[in-house]
Amino acid sequence: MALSTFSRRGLGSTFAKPLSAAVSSRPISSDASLTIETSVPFTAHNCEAPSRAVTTSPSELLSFFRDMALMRRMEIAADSLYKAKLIRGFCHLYDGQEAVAVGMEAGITRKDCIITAYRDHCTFLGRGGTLLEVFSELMGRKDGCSKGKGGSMHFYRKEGGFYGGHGIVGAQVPLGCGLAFAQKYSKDESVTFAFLVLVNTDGMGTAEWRAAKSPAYYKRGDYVPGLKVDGMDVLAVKQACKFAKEHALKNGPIILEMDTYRYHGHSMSDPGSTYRTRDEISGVRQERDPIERVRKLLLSHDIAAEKELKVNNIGESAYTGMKLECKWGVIWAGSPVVVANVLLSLIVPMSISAVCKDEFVDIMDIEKEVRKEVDEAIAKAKESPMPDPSELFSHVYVKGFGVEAFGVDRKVVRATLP
Ligand SMILES: Cc1ncc(C[n+]2csc(CCOP(=O)(O)OP(=O)(O)O)c2C)c(N)n1
Repeated sequence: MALSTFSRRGLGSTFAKPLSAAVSSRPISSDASLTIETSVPFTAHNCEAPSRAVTTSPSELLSFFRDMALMRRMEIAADSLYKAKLIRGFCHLYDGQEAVAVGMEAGITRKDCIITAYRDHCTFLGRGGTLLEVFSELMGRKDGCSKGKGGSMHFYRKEGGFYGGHGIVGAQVPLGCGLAFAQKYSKDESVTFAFLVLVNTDGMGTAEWRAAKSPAYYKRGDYVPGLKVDGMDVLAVKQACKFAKEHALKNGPIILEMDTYRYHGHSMSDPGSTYRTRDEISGVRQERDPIERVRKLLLSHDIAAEKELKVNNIGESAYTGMKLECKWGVIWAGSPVVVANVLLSLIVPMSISAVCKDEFVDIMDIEKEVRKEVDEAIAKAKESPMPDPSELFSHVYVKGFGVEAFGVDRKVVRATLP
């Protein structure tokens, strides 16, 4: 995933960076196998539920944490850019639901296809898209993944097996079926994820019980099997997607219902505060937040020190600087750590990459790095030019339509469709 330089395939680059002083002395095998039970059982319909015991590793948990923190930060930044009128039109944010985009990637491969509706920024990032492409697209710039012509709802990355990004509710289902049939005919042992219901306890601008006749979505395929999954638990999502892929290859389609909680309302025009209380939202942040859940796992398994992982629920800085809590009884003051980090970054890079190959996990100040990456991408995206007016009719499905486009004054011809 081009969630920065980080992911299952990008772990090397993350771990090869200089160690923070606070953790460099602790040898942790990043490949060690861990088995962790999902927070709640899966509920199955017309199939056997998968095991709750999920196999993972310290490096995978770290990558989960970082990838989700990056998505959270990206979405919070998009919210600010929208409010500053740098993003126009529609904008549907995903914060709170990051475990789905990240866990799904851990359970499948890029040969498997994903197609989704309009809430697509994080799925795109999960499929290998970059922050620059995200912010450029959102701001209608040339460097966007759809050349600045699609906007928030129309992200696309075919080379990563991501087929959109669709504004029409449900449009991804028939298209996804087409992708799945193509895979079946070519017998390439891959699958398409097109019917993953992300339930966020609310319908569009209203409570779920008012929006759906039966909220047991995993059962609504009737004869089609279904699985209800805690979509706030990245390990549960990983297990479910792995299971769904195996199931689909052997038996056919399956519906996945991911039980999530999105902090933003439906879109930027829905603050999400009229049909739910502040207490409800803050309760979820405390009890179920997907990033916090992984943070707790990292701490309880002695994979990371708290100072390294201080990202709060809304993605704002909670970096404490001077107040560090190190689980291993080593107390550091903020400034010596900063100095030590700077020195280490100058002196150690080469030796560290040798040392941390297997024995050491290199834990950085993740929150700070994520914030920097997002800020840099936004700055770059702002420099990206707007698409040329001649682009207006490129990538349009109908050919030979013979249309001219005018400027706002309706007098000057700005582009002509060939
Ligand atoms: C076919 C169609 N009908 C209506 C709309 C307008 N619309 C956009 S999003 C939406 C509601 C989707 O609600 P839900 O499936 O709960 O998604 P969420 O709010 O979680 O994004 C509607 C009615 C549309 N885009 N497409």
